[in-house]
Amino acid sequence: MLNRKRFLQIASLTGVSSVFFNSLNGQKIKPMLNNPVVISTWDQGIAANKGAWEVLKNGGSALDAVEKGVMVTESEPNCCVGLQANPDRDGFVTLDASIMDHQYNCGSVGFLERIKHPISVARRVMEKTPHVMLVGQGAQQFAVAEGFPLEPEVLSGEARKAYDDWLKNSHYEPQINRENIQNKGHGPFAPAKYDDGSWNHDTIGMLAMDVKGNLSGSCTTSGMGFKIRGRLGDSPIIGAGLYVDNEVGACVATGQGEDIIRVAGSHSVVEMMRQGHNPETACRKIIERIVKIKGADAKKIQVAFIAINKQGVIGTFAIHKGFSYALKNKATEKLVNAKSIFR
Ligand code: SD4
Repeated sequence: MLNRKRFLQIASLTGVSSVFFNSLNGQKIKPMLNNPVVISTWDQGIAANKGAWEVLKNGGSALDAVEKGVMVTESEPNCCVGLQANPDRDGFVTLDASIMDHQYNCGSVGFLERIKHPISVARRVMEKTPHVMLVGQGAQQFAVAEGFPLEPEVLSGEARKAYDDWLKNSHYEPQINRENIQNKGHGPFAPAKYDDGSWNHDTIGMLAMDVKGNLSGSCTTSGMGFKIRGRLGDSPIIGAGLYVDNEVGACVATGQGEDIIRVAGSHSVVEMMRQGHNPETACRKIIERIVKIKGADAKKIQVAFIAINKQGVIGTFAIHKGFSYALKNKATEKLVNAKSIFR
């Protein structure tokens, strides 16, 4: 049993004392002694978590971990996030990303073209400008000024094929649609791509707690395939796609961005945790709110949240089955299926 004196000895070695002395609604928060830990959305989270773990296992910060982690996915030639992903309906890949640390510092980029690592540009916005968000040409100009190379404007082979197929009908409909969810699956147990060439998701969100008990989060996406040019989803919007409050917990979202934005999804989940709900219940309550707002149309969309509280308790919830998140800590590395409203 860990008595107070012994805990204070450990705390002075590991730096978790600030966690112990934080309080939430007047309650003392117990320390999480099996951190560090990293969680991220979808099956590609397994590889991304490995990247984050290289930082966390050596005592690195959660902020460095969530940047390095999702960079793995942004670089993955066979994945649906980053420059190799599906383009907008005019044939251009446009990227959104956000990052937030344990001190309410945050940065994001939207509608960014020809830059391989939007997450790192988002971090530069956070660290090197007085702003939170840069978009479009201005974001690209900033990235180039910061030394990020401009990549060639070419679609990957898979994206080219998917776009050419889409052009046959040019029918604009979010990719995360009912047919895909119910007939083709959605998530790690579905194929990474459907038979028609469309991806089953296009985002990675990651949350980490480091050895000091500090939280950070990141989110990076190509947005929805064949979207109207200029469309931004939830991912670059702090409070919608991502929110971190180091006193309470953190949340990141995936799924139909428009419906995540209208409930300020990730911030709302964190506020539920502040009110004392555990992470799974907090996620479920905001998913239920979206389902209520959407009515019958809720069956046509997918939204999922993953969340972690200050004690390191992790939770998730989705509208439809098929969503899972990847978890890595000292003891384990696995995919965990989310509970959902519709089964
Ligand atoms: C968006 N939330 O741009 C993203 C899409 C997503 O898996 O999460 N896809 O709306």
